[in-house]
Amino acid sequence: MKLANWYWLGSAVFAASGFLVVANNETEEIKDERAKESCPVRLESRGKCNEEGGECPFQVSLPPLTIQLPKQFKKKKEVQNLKEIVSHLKKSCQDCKLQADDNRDADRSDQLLPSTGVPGQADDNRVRELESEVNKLSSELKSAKGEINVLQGRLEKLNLVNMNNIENYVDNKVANLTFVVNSLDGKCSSKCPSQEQIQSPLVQHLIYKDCSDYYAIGKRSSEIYRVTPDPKNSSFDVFCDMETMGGGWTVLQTRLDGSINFNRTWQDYKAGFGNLRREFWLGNDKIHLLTKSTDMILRIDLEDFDGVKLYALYDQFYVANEFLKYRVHIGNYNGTAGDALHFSKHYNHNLKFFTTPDRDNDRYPSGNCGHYYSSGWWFDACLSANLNGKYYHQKYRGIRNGIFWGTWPGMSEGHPGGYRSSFKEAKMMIRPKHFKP
Ligand SMILES: [Ca+2]
Repeated sequence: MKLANWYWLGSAVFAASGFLVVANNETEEIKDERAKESCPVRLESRGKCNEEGGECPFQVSLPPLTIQLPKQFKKKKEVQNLKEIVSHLKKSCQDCKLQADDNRDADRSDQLLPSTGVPGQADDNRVRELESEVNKLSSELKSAKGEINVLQGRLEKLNLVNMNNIENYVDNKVANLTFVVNSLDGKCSSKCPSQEQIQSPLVQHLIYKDCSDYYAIGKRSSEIYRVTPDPKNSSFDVFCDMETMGGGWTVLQTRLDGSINFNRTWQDYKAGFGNLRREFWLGNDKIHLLTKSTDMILRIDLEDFDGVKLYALYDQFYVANEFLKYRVHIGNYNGTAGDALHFSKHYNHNLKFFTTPDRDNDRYPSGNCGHYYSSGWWFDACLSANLNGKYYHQKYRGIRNGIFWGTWPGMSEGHPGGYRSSFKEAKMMIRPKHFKP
């Protein structure tokens, strides 16, 4: 008998005997209840079996059969369930993927990005693209920040430059007008009908910035004149020295007789005090305006009680505004009295702030030089020159708080009995650097 036939036969018997599958905790058994009474395997001749075909002359009787299945077999149902879940998930995943593809297609149509054809790779590429875009934008932002800073700096510079330019422009225009009007004034004959108008007080105020402008139109007497150094500010009176060294000098300060007290407050020194024909301080605001509008030189004249007269000339003199504490800029020295304003490294009045007994801007940390020396001045810590000191009519003793010029002959030497020299006269005056007498 062939093996295939045996197999077919066995299957048929299994089916006929109605196997029952019973599950317990440990094993699964397949039992045939009726098989308990059956005999061992028998092979019998059965003529009745399939008589028509004549192919089944024997019948096989099998003994009772018990098959032990491994305990993992009970998972069959769970496996089935898992299979179902997996197939469900597969379907969901496919739906999901379709949806994602749809979205990606939509994105692509918006941004016109090339497709790689592989979904995972496409995502990676997209992320890389976004990353590089973010990096690019970030670096662009950084450089934009830098540019903004640079532009801001330039804007601040331009603002300053523009303010200075505008001031200079206005000053130049006024200077040109002054020149034109002055030359017209010179050409005008007595018949000139507009002469009266040109000489009106308003025009005069716009024209004469300092005493040199009066000198330029032929004024030769040392007198009080009205000047307008800065058209934006009001005019004021000054005393003009039209005799000393070619004339044209605007006088800032004079000491003659001690009639005026120079131990004064910040406010007094700011506004000016005294008598323009005798002793006075012109005023720090006015000195600022005069020295701001034109490049000025400074001349100092001194005379002691022995009748010695000497002078000091500085080729630049400028006093800043009140906000900058009237800081003084003093140029190079020339003259006979000695360079007391730049006396030494430790006593130098150049670039010092103004100090008064009630306003300490000096470089002396332990006190106020203005208070100690009874005056307002551009103190260092404290002085090698002070033309605003107390007026002594003769030699004096004690604190050196008189009018002082450190380079004066014999000034710094000791005197018998500790006496100190003073000055009979002192004068400070300015004139434009390019003035031609
Ligand atoms: Ca001080």
